[in-house]
This record gives sequence, C-alpha cells and structure tokens, in this order.
Amino acid sequence: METTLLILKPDALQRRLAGRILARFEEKGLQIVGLKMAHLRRELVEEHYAPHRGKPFYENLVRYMTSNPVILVAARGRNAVRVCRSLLGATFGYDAAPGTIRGDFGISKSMNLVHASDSPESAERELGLFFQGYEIFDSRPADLEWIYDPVEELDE
Ligand code: 3AN
Repeated sequence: METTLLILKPDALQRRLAGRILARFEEKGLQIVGLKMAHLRRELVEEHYAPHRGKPFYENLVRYMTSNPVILVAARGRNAVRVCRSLLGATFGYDAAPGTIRGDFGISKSMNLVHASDSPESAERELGLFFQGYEIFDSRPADLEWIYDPVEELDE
C-alpha cells in the first residue's frame, strides 16, 4: 500500500467543491488516513514547490496557495500516487479529460483545484512537510476484502 499527499487548493474550497472532490478519491477505493484544514504559511508553500522555484508562474502559484485555507489529505491505496494523478487529469483544466476532477470542474491554467504528489519520493517528502506522524492513522477499513481481492492482492 502507498500513501500520497493531496491538497484541495483554495479554489476547491471557495467554490464549495471540497466534498465532491474528496468523494472522487473515496469512491475509487482510496482510504483517507489523514485530513486537516490549514491556511498555509508562505515558507511551507515555498518548500513544497521548491522544484518550481524560478519558473515564471512560481510567484503567482505561491500567492494563490497562501491566499486562503486549503484541505490537506493523506490518501492510501494500491499505487495511490499513480491512481490519484490519473483521477486529477492534466495540469491545465482546459486540457484535462472529462471524467477527471480537473476535466469536470475546472478550465483554468493555474486554478486547478487539487495537488497530488507526482512520485512515491515526492509523496514521502510532501507528507513529511504537512503531516506529523501521529496525524496519519493506520486503521484497517472494514471493507478492505471488497476493495481488493483477498487472495490475489491482500496476501501479497
Ligand atoms: P501538477 O499540479 O499537475 O503536478 P505541476 O507540478 O507541473 O502540475 O505544477 C504545479 C502547479 O503550478 C500546478 N498545479 C499549477 O497550479 C501551476 N502551474 C504549472 N504550470 C503552470 C503554468 N505554465 N502556468 C501557470 N501555472 C502553472
């Protein structure tokens, strides 16, 4: 099982889409193992987006991410990083396929509703930035045997 970081960005909350967006991940079979709301400090956002420092959109991105509260989510499941990225769709709303979160809810280049870590290494780094160890919960979902094949997948 893999755990990844999702951030429901300020536009998701301002547009009252948080519940519907979170539902997409749950409906897919991902387990929410951490969740909290925060108004992010600039230093934290700068660290999170360090790989983008110096790019033309960087300043605007930091301003947007610190403008209003976000919801931070730790989501767990098989190949969670890859699965969450595919649920998001392409970076820009106007390119994102219908059926994806960005494809269904957005049309903007920068206001693209959700962040999801792009690799297991990024997920580990980003979860460490936003969550303390005790804020991630290891409870076993009661329906796990119906989300994954008990013989083929849960015994591995
Ligand atoms: P993704 O969120 O799909 O992983 P990244 O990591 O390439 O996309 O970019 C991080 C964020 O920076 C995006 N979510 C988007 O808000 C913003 N961004 C990326 N590229 C651009 C761009 N060319 N113009 C404006 N904003 C951008």
